[in-house]
Amino acid sequence: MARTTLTRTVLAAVSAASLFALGACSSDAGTEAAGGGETAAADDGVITLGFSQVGAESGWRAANTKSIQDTLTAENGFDLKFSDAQQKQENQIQAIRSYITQGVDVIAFSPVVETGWDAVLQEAKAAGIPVILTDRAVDSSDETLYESFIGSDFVKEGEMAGEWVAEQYDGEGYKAVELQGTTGAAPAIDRKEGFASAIEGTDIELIDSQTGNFTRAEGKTVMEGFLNAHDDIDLVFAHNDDMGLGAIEAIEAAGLTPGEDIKIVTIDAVKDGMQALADGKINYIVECNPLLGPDLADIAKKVLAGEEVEKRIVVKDEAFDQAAAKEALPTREY
Ligand code: GYE
Repeated sequence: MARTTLTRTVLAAVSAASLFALGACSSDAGTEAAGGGETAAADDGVITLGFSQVGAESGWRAANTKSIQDTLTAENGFDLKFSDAQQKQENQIQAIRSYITQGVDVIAFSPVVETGWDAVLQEAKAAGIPVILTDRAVDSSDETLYESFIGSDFVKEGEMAGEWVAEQYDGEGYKAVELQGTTGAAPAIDRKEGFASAIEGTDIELIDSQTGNFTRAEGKTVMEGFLNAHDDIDLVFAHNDDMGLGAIEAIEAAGLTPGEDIKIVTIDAVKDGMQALADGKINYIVECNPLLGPDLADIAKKVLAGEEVEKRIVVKDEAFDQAAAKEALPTREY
């Protein structure tokens, strides 16, 4: 997977990682020090990793979960403990606390929203358990609360979507609506910001914007509301494919042709989205690569071995128009 390093690991993170490694090595076989971070698992070479997933809200999430479960296997030296938070922060906090109590070697999670993590991350730190963020960022001023953050640049994704829209439709007085991701989630905040900055200075006007919580069902309901409230919508920007697919259903039910009467631009590029793009119902998709399992496995191993890790690993994303989707579909992994 192509990647760019934004930030070099700070010295403090390296020494923290070394401490974790020391702790892991000095534990006695057969004992699990609950909350101590010194686990029996590390002694037999198996890394016990507790992963708290956001939920199962989208095709992207399904591909992300599969990547993690397919990579963090016993053959690869992992004992994966996996939990699904059903898009609720309190469930994630509970899962992380339970991983701390179980004394796992490392905790990884994809934070459903950006804020409100400091207390539980402090608890993990106090227990000597390193934390790796995948996919979504936390908004915390204390960077020592996690070892590394692996994921896409969501502002850039929003910008790429907005730049394409500006290139194609500036000058035509387009009225656009936006289906936002989960309120408070990093990809919702950042994609909104990126898109807005890219269409600034054009005559494309954002006339409505609401959350569809990254799901197909809510995307459809919110789009129905938009269609009832406005009779002049030219374009939908959806923060993910699933909400765009929900919007397609609402547009078709209203007797309009998605991709023609109302243009649709989304983010993710998962199978169903790419199919709709190839079929002409979506006009453009910015990719968000969900295959984060291999990077997570790599970083977890390095952290526990006391090796230096990159504080921020940015996953590189492409973008597809209808012709590119037709070409890419047959060999697409997700
Ligand atoms: O775009 C969306 C999913 O956090 C990048 O979450 C992820 C987003 C993804 O529900 O489909």
